[in-house]
Amino acid sequence: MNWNRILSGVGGILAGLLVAFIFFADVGQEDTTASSSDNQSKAEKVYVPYGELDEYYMFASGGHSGQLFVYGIPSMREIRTVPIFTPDPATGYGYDKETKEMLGGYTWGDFHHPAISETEGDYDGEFLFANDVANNRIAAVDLSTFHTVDIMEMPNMGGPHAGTFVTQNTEYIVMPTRFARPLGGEYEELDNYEEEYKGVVSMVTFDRDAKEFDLAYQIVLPPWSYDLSDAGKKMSGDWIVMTTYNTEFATTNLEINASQNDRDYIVLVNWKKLEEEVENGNYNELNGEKLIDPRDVEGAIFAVPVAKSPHGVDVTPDGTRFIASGKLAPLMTVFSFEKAFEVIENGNFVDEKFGIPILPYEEVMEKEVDPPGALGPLHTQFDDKGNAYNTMFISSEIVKWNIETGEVIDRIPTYYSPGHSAAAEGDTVNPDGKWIVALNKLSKDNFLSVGPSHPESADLIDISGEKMEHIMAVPTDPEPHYAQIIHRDKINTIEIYEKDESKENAVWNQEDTRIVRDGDEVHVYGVAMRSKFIFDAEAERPDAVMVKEGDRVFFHITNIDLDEDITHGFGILEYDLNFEIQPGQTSTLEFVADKAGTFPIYCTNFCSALHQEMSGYLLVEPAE
Ligand code: CUK
Ligand code: CUA
Repeated sequence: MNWNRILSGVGGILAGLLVAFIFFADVGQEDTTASSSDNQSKAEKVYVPYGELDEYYMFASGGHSGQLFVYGIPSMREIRTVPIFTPDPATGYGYDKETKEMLGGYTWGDFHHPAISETEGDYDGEFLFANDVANNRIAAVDLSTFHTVDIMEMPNMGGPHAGTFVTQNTEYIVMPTRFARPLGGEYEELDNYEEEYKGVVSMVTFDRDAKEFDLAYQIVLPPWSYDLSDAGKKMSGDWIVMTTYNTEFATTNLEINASQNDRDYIVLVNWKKLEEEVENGNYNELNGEKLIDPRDVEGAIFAVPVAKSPHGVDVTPDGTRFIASGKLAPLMTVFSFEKAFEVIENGNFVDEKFGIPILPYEEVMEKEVDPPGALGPLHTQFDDKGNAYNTMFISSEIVKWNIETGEVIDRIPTYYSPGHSAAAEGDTVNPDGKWIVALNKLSKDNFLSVGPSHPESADLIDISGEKMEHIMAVPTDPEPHYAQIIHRDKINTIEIYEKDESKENAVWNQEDTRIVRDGDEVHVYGVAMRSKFIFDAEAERPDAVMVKEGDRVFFHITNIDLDEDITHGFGILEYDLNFEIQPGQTSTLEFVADKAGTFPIYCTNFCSALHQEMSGYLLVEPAE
């Protein structure tokens, strides 16, 4: 039965109530047996004839798989898995020296929210950022190669769940913390939670030329938990808004203790002001990092009450409003930036909490949208016609409503229990209003059974008309939290890695291949080409390498086949090593030859008619 899964996913307090709701939701689902002509017209919408391409890319986070899944929309075909926080033998990610160092010894990550780099509030398609809740990391994927190019571990954090999201010109990639924790992760009794634990927000910059992150500064906040947050746009572009839960400071049994208060808060932070302060040297230093307390900066932080335990807040495409949804309150609350700014201007605060001025709810709130029977609103997406789309986790549906009027326009079932949804260009100042994909936590009986745990699922929904139309459902890999959908015209991939004579360790001609011995280090400067490896062109056997047991071996291999899609692999038997070299790429494999013996080396990626012949030997001579 699915009940246990559903219930454990939501938490026990509302258990009895939820069973009733879910039961109601299931029974209430529309009859999905469509007529054959209906099905035909749906099939035509997603059919991409041979030779044509999908109009959109969808980048879906892979949750605790640590990977990024790339789909074509509308076909929903999965085109690529990009490893980010997890080693991947298929691409050699985490095996070659560079990516192994980048992973820093971790073998997994928990990736929730992709964010495509933005220019003027629009996806520019250059980079995609990813958060790792589990190990406090941020990663960048270069969308010209679909390779992860940098990962940074951030100090002082306790699970940056609420990231990544970017300010409108990618000035910052923002990473708010989920678990409060003492700074530096130091030992501290839970009894001292209120005083010694902190919620930290990292403000990270990314240098697009160097393809490198830098931690600009960290914002130190009360030990609340921060949930999915967003950056302002246009008129609100200097601000970030963050939902909070556990404003009760519960340190145990959170499902009950963190759900006591009727209201939690949305925190508004002016990052421009903080940036100025940091530039003027007004910050505290801890282990070389710049920490700033926004309460010390006039006009930098405010909070507005919101229905209890909100899960997310999203800024509307025009930047005038922010919309919060609550896990435990069945409504979407629309707040006005303009009204918030007015209150701030007049100083009409109702309260102060932890030194943070509290804005009056009634004055900043514009409307509450509460569709009857719609339960568990989680996240909001947008179209080009002023409408918002909310996923309803408990009642398994998407609700379409008008932001201006609050009127509910349409509701459509999803299969089942969506977390996020993703709309085409949905986080930008110009959503396309064409497709929305519901990213569901459960698939129940949608697909062929694979045992007790079913695949997750995604529903493709056409939102181009007044009424939403459910087109298809596909199984997905665990576990998509959020996704972004970008028009294909914005993605410019390269065909091959440019031949770069100055590249370290690269060898571009067979004659330049060589094996250099330096004490117990052996450096092999070799090439891979159809259909052989050459490690030393002048040797009697150019594809064999002799080392001594205990030597540290470096294979620097350049793929000199400068043709699109001609990728070579490089695997060594019993050494648990394999990597991939794409056209024009140079990669290094470093290891200690700690096993004596005779070990075949072979190309693991089918590359030519004589791929099977693409092999060599590593001979490890026993130590005395
Ligand atoms: S979270 Cu998973 S459904 Cu991490 Cu954005 Cu809301
Ligand atoms: Cu090279 Cu297979």
